[in-house]
Amino acid sequence: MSEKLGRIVECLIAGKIDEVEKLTAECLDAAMDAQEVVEKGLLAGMDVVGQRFKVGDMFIPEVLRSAKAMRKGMDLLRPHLSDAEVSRGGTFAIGTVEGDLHDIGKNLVGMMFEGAGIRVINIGIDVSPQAFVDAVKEHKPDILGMSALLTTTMPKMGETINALKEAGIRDQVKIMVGGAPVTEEFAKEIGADAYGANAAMAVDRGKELLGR
Ligand code: B1M
Repeated sequence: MSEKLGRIVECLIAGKIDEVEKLTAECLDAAMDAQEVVEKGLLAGMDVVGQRFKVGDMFIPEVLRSAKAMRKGMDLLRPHLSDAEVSRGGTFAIGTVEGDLHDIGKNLVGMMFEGAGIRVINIGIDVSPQAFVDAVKEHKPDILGMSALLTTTMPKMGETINALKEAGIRDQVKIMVGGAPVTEEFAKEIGADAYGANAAMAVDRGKELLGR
């Protein structure tokens, strides 16, 4: 691996946003292959971040900085990549359910999916069952993610699954749920395909659903 790519990995893990941006620009100036910079620099760094977060060696604020660094690098590289090259395959759409405005966890989950090379559609917060249905019709994601932080909004997850059934598109998408009050049992009860206890585990489940 080139020295610059190794530095990108190190700086991304350390959350050095400006450094990652500068090194990525230098790679482009040196006419390095943009796809190689994504795979062996940004995504390789985020793989390590995901593993460390999972075992408790990194904490949420650090993960958010690393994810921000990855985004800065991706912003520079994106114009040099085809859609197929930007992702390793798969689309993940995620939103926070109706009545719920919490978005820190949802955004972190989205960023970790991006870090795994999965295309992410952010549907936003306070998303009604119908708006989830519309998003699935429009973006045709492989996985639909729902986040809820309030016990009072958790039932919206089941309602959304029912709305997808009524729209006749439940079988076209895998469903993952998560958020502090959500449990594996609840996920099973409402007929979701997967549950993510935290962002790193959500990515692992997501990869399984994508057959990776
Ligand atoms: Co609110 N809030 N809040 N809040 N808030 C909680 C959730 C609460 C537990 C605090 C408490 O009472 N101890 C409590 C809920 C109680 C309950 O229902 N059991 C609560 C309450 C009551 C409320 C209000 C009702 C308060 C009020 O107005 N009286 C109100 C509701 C507003 C609304 O949504 N309609 C409210 C408002 C707010 C703020 C706006 C002030 C702010 C949100 C800002 C924002 O998100 N932009 C806020 C915050 C910050 C919190 C706490 C302090 C932190 C939440 C957070 O961001 N955690 C929270 C208490 C706490 O959790 N300690 C609390 C960090 C984040 C990274 O973790 O979101 O859990 P989390 O995400 C994790 C995992 O859950 C998982 O991965 C993430 C990363 O590992 N995950 C998924 C999340 N989504 C996933 C989806 C997946 C898979 C994994 O698959 C799709």
